[in-house]
Amino acid sequence: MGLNLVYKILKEHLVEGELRGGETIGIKIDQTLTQDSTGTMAYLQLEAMGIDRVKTKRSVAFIDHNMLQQGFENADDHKYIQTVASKYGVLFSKPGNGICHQVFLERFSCPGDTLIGSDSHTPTAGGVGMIAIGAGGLDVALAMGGGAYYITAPKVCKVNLVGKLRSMVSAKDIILEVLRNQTVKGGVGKVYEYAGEGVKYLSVPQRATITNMGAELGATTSIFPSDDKTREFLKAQGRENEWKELAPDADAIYDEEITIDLSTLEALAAKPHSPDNVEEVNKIGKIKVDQVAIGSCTNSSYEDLMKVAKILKGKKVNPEVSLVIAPGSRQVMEMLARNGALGDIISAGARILENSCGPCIGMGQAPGTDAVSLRTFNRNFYGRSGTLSAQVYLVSPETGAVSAIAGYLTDPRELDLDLNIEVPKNFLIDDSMIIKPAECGKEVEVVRGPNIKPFPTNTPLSDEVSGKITIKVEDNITTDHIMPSNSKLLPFRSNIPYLAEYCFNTVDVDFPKRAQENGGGFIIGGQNYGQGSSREHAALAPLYLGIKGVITKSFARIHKANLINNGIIPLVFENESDYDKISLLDELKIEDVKTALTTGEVEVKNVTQNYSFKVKAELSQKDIDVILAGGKLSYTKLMAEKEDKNA
Ligand code: MIC
Ligand code: SF4
Repeated sequence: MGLNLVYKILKEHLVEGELRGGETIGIKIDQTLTQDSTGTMAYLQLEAMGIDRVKTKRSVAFIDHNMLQQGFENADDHKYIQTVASKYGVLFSKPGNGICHQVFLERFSCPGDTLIGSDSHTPTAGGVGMIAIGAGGLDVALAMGGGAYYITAPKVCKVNLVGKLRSMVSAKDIILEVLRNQTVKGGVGKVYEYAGEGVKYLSVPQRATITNMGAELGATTSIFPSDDKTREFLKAQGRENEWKELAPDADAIYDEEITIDLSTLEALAAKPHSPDNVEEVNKIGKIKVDQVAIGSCTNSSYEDLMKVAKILKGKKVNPEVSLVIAPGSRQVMEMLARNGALGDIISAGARILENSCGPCIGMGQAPGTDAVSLRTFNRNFYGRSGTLSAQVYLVSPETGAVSAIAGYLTDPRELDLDLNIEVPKNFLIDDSMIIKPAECGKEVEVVRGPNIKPFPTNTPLSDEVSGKITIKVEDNITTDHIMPSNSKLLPFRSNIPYLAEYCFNTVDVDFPKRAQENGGGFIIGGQNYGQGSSREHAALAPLYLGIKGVITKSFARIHKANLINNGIIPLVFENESDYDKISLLDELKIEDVKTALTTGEVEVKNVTQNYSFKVKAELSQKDIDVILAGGKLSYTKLMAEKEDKNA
C-alpha cells in the first residue's frame, strides 16, 4: 500500500504515536517562524521555559504585522523580539523586509522539512513540499525548545488538478473553488495534497497562494509535490542545494479525492463576510467599487505584482477608487523598482504601502462607511477591515487590478491581455535585513518596554467546575470576533489585561464586564468556533476574564489547541439541540470533572433550568493531563521535574 506525500514526510518526522488517521502523533519540527503580533507571547513563553538556545535547525522571527508606530508600543515590542531572538539563537527579519510567509518561502523554505509557525497561514510553505502548520505561540516556543509538536494524524484529501488555467484566471480562483466545494469547516482534521497534471503548470508562488488559503478551509495544512518547478524556484533564489524531489508513491492511498478542471474555471470572488461565500465574478455583476487592496501573504509575490503592473501600464485608476498595494517582501518591491514595473503602478495612481500585512489585519486603509472593498487577501470576516459596515470581497490580483481601472467589479477575462509572467531566472538576493543571532546569547541583554506585561496563567483543575454562561454566540465565530485586532488593539498584543477589555467587542461589548462580575464561567459557541487566526490571545483574554470552559457544536483546530494549552476545557454538545435550550447567565456545574474528562462523557448540570445534558470531551490523554496541570507550561515543568527525579 503506497504512501501519500503527507504521510511520507510525517513518517520521517514521527517521534511519538502511531501514524494512523485520528491518532495523536508527535512530530519533530525542523524549522519555526514567529511574527510580531503573536511573537512577543511566544518568546515570553520561551523565556519561561528556562532553556539557553533554540534547538531547531532554523528558527526565524519576523516583524510584519504591527508596523504602524503610533506610540512606543510596537517599536518596543520589535526591540524585545530582536534582542530575545539574538539571545536564544533565532534569525531576525527586520521590519521592512516583508511578510513572514512570503519571505520564508523566498529565503528559508525547504522541501521535506517540517515547519510550525505562530500564524495560521504558515501552510504557505506547503507550496514547496513542506509540512508547514500554523500553531499557537506556546506550541512554537516548545518546538524551539526541541519539543515535539502534537497533532491528530490527519485524513488526506487529494485535490486532483486537471487541465490548464485560461488567461486571466489564476491560483486564487483555484483555492476559491476549493473553498466553495469544501467550506470553511470542511478541512478540519485534513491535509489537502495537490496532484494531477495541472500541478506542472503552476509556479511555486501560485502553489503558495493555494496552500496559504488552505488555512481558510480549517485544514491542518496543504501541500504540493516538489518537482522541477520547485527546483527552478529554489535555484532562482540561489538555494538549489535545498531542493529535493518529493512525490507520493504511485499507488498512494487517500481518504478523499476531489477534482478541479482548471480549463473551465472562471474568475471567482468570495463575497462578504466569509471566504467560502464564493461566486463567479460575472454572476455577481458590476457592483461599484470604492477600494481595491492588493497584497497580503496570499497574493503579493513578484509574479502577482508583475501581472498587476502589466494591467495598469498606461492606464489610470478610476477616480472613484482608491487602489492600495503592499508588496510581500523587500525582494519583490526592489525587483519591481529596478525593472520599472513600480513606475507603471505609481503612474496609474496606486498608493504604495510598505512591505507588510497592512490593511489585511486592519493596520490602516480601513474602507469608508458602507464601502465596497476588493482585496486579494485571504479573509473577509466581519469587521476585520476596521469598518463594520464595509463589504469586503476576496479576489485575484487580475480581478482587483482590472476592477480598479473600471471602477466596478469586472471579470478580468473581459480584458484580452496575455499575462504570461515567467518566474525570474534569478531573484534579487540580499539578506542584509535578516540579522543573525549573537554567537553567545548569554551576553545579550533582552530589552523589555513597559507595554510587555506578564501573561496570565491558569491553576490546576479542581474537582468541580461551575459558573454562569457569560456569552452565547452563533456558528463560525472567528478569533477576530473573540479577540479583535485592528490598528488600535494590535499594539497591545503583549498586554493581556488591556486587550481583555475588548474581548468579543464586535459581538457583545458587555461581555468583559459580565464575565468579570460573574467570575468568568462558560462560553457557549456554535459550529467551527474559533476559526481563523492562530492568536493565543483568543484564549488568553478569556482566561484573564476567568473563563473555565467553552462548550460548542464544534471547534476549529488551532483555537481548540490554544484553549487546552491554557487549561480552558473545550467541550462539544452531544446533542446540538441542547445549544438551543441553554440561555445566557444559566448556571452550569460539572462534578468530578477529572474522571469525566478521562471517560470522554461529561454530564453538565444546568442548575438554573434544573436539567442535565451530555457533552463530549474530544481530548487525548496528553490534552487531559495538560488541562489538569492548568496549562501546557505548568505541564511541561511538571514533566521536567519528574524526569529530574527519575534521573
Ligand atoms: C491573521 O491573518 O489573522 C493574523 C493576524 O496573521 C493571525 C495572527 C495574529 O492574530 O496575530 C493569524 O493568521 O494567525
Ligand atoms: Fe499578515 Fe494578512 Fe497574512 Fe495574516 S493573513 S499573515 S495579517 S498578510
